[in-house]
Amino acid sequence: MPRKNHDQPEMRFATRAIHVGQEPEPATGAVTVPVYQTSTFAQAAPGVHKGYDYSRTDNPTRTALQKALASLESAAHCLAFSSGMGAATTAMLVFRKGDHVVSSRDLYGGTHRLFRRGFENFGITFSFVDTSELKEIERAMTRQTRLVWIESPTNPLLRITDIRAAARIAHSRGALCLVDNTFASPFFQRPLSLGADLVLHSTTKYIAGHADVVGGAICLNERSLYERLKFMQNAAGATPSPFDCFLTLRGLKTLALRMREHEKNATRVAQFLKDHPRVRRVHYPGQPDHPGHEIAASQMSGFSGMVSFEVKGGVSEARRVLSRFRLFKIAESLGGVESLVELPAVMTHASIPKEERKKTGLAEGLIRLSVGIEDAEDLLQDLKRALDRP
Ligand code: P1T
Repeated sequence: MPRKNHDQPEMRFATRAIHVGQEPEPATGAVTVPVYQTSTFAQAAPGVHKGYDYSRTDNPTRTALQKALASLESAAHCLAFSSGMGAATTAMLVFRKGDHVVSSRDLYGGTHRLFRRGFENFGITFSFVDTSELKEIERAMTRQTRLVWIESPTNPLLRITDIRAAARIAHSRGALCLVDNTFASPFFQRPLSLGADLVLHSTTKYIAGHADVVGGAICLNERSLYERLKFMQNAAGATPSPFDCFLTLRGLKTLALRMREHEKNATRVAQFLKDHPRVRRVHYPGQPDHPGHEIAASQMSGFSGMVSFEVKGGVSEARRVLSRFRLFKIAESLGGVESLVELPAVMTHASIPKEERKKTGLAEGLIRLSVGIEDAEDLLQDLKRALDRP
């Protein structure tokens, strides 16, 4: 059943996460948004319906999720997808042959693969640059550039791009600016308010938060671009199931609580690593000597829960460290309540050719941590066990 647009700007973030789009269901008063597990909707007469005709096109559980996410990103519109990659694929479908995209070089491996092995086949061209260096963005722009695609913080090196400046560069050349906001979550960063045109999420991560559902989203303000993307959402069909929307909404309700804990724990983990004699390098934008710290502090309200680091001894030592964790589980993905550890060069970023990983500065032995919300003392103990030689 269509819900009223309860856009209540006076409500704060944590309240909106629990209430926007999620008013009691009018027919029964159910406090929790029901799982409208139906593929289709009965029509009073051909073309006469209550706003829903087929669940690929729209479904009330998805509508609730989209309203909640739009509110959290301070966006007018949101579209939900079956995965972050489904969102990325659909975003790219509004571009055409001959268009050029400038993208962060340090980028989730799956996004890089989609661009290089997918959209390049259709005549869209890509330049991968270090977007934390604004001059590199400027230099890469051509008359065909239609999009600047940024991750900030990046996956997995936690590099920071000045989103305001990058959006200005994109706009001055008539291009759009998209920010993949997966690592920050809307709790810590809202790119539309910094001038970006589109925000993309793998909702699989912090937004759903419990490692039990895969999903994606795009949030934006501009009406005509929204209409084009909504058309493509339905045309391409990478839409989430009602149950996946329900799980994502359930996770979303505690986003504010969880993000504060992720950040608190990550801050302690980063400091512990920095002080450890076996650690060569730590990447965490919350540390004052991180090269992007000042910009991060100016555009984020916190530094989130991802930390990556290199140990002395390279990849073989990194593998040994991974084998000694007990609490941190070796797994791809991030942003759930449980702590995870992985080797990007072998796992999440293995699809990026080795020479390109090298250009990015992604060491073969880089270890990426998704710091969960367990008790910080237990996490530090686990890190100590993994790093200290027996
Ligand atoms: O996995 P999926 O929901 O399709 O989202 C893709 C995606 C998009 N953007 C970023 C920044 C991501 O990190 C991801 C997925 N990343 C992992 C699975 C990972 O472990 O890094």
